Amino acid sequence: MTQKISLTRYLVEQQRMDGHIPSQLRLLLEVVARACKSISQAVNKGALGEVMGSAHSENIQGEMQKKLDIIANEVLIEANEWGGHLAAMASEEMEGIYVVPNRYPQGEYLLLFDPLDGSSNIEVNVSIGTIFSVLLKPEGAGVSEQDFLQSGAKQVAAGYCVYGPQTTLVLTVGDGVAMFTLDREQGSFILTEENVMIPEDTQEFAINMSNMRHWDAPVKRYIDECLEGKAGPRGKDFNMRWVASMVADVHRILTRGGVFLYPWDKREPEKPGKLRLMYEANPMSWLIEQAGGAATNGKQRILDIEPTKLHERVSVMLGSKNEVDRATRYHGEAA
Ligand code: AHM
Ligand code: MG
Repeated sequence: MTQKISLTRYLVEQQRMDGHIPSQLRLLLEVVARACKSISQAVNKGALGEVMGSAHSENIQGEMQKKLDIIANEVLIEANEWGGHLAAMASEEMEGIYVVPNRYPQGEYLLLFDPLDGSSNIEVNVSIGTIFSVLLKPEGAGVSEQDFLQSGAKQVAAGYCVYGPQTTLVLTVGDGVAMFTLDREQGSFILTEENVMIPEDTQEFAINMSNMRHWDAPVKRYIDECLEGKAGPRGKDFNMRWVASMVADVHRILTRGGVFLYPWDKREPEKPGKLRLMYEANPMSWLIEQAGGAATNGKQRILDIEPTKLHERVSVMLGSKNEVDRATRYHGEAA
């Protein structure tokens, strides 16, 4: 019988093999995984667990918070604050950074997360997830919001956990992408996929088509050509999927390829996009690149963007390399 490899064992072996996961980072990732298990439990209870519905409060983005958004945020903070591996955390659900309280030792890492992405899907029982990104705190005393403002290329770990028909944790520490499925009987994440690779070409795109009239010309051109199918310039038919949970859409792309677009549009032209750079686009872009795909904002590689704000937004195109390259080229040609 082939032996099952738990997340713990995977991380220990990664640490041993090339030493690029220091023990503090290994602890951090185990703690994040444990928090995801708790969130998965809460999500699973649904209407039986008094976790559904609105919390009747707004987050910094001006979006209504759901009870589960707040629960997931608290689970991540409580799990991570005492271990000594972190200096501070930042979350979609908190305006400022959360510095590890003085009563606990401070570590050298910074953790950013979207505790429950796709929360409009909670009530309708469709996949949602937790997205996270890990940075090293720059040298120096104390910790401030400024310390978080590093490009995605500086991430030392990134991943997400998708709560769907299965709970799956997807992780990179810069050595490819690995997927772990939660074994509920054992209570542990088991390695189920290693060296995940996305095909360079695809016939499947993901975009919220209801925004079409607000798109910029290059996005319209790219999607129009897909819609023209075999008879059009692309010479092939395309399929469309849109879950409205980035975790679920990215998970599909990591599993079978595809391209995901949440571009800037004219609804709120002053905002660079809907999705947040530091805890949504950066971790997803790194995972996608690690799997051989590409991620840009239409002009540049997302991982090269130097953030100026914790909750900065960004236009996102990611997935199968040749499609992302094409959509990015259309932006260049239009400019
Ligand atoms: P959230 O973090 O508030 O849940 O918003 C992010 C989500 C993404 O998961 C998803 O891709 C997108 O918003 C869906 O937006 P829309 O409803 O505009 O299609
Ligand atoms: Mg989100």
